[in-house]
Amino acid sequence: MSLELATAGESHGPALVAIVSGLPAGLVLDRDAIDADLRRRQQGYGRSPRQQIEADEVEVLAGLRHGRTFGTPLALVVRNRDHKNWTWGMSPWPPEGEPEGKGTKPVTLPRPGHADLAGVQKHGLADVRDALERASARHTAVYVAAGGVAKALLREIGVDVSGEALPEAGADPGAVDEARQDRDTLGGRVEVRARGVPPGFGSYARREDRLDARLAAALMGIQAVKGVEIGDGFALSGLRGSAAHDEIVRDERGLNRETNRAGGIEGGVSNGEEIVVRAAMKPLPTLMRPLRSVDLDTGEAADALVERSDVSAVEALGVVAEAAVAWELARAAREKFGGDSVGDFVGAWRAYLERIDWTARGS
Ligand code: EPS
Repeated sequence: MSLELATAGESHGPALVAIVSGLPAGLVLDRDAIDADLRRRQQGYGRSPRQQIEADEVEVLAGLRHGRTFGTPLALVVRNRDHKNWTWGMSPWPPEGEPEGKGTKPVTLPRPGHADLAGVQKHGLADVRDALERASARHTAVYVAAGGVAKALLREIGVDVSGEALPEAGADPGAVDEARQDRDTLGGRVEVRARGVPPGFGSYARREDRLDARLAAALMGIQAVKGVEIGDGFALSGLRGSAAHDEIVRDERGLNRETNRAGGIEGGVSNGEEIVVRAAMKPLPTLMRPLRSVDLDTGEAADALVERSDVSAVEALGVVAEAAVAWELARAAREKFGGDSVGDFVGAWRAYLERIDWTARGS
């Protein structure tokens, strides 16, 4: 039994959609909690005026009755309010009437750092918009909605996931204001922590099952992320082995560690300590003072496309990374505990904890 997620949607199309399958029956979802995460994702200092147009809310089209899952595919929708300004330009069917609104002229000036150029080359596109619409980080909204479902499942087994921007660069309002004045952008780093994950999520047997590899892929799959570390990550490479590992001790909690340099994962398997992961985001590539590019129509040197843009979205990344980690942990939990109803799932978790004699820190 595993969780699966399929998504569709463009930045200025009618909506973003997600289909979540592999949930047990009887999971209670809280619409307000999911909407609160969607709102958190939209906040943060340095976002673009687009965030004043959007007011993200989750809609459910299937798989839920009176707030409880059926154990069948769950269909989620987050609408793009900005689509009303793009009804001709982003019409799914050949548009009728005269061109009006946004997106009516082809984009031919690829932005360095975006998927623009590689996207048109890969798919043989004439209009960069046909690549950038799906590549846009707008898409992260529906991942946050799916992450809200994952967090509800994890809560049933006492796992709590939270993510936030580290207080540097793109999360500092002063630095964001300076960058905005210079018509530039900022990146930054985020940290996600998961408490209550028992030992034994993931596997050392195959590299694709390793929990650290899965979390790294989940985070690297988010737009603008260029680096991921687990625990003390890159800093560990500069230490001696004697200073880099977490010694095993026995205390009232059973087998335990006094340090957590491994970030809660050893050999690709959770070890019962807090899971700690960080992701580094590059500065956003849509610049008000554009970088050099080439016009794909004329072949002449030209400045890249200038569009409204975030100066920084690091705080949003904290929320998106939280959702990505929650999703991957929920997937690992489904693989480990299975069950067609929430009761089966929780029962298997209880029996496992009894067998390994492990209690989460702080519980
Ligand atoms: C994005 C470009 C901007 C951001 C967008 C991500 O969109 P627009 O081109 O409409 O101004 O605002 O992020 C969101 C819309 C969002 O909700 O996070 C990009 O190119 O990745």
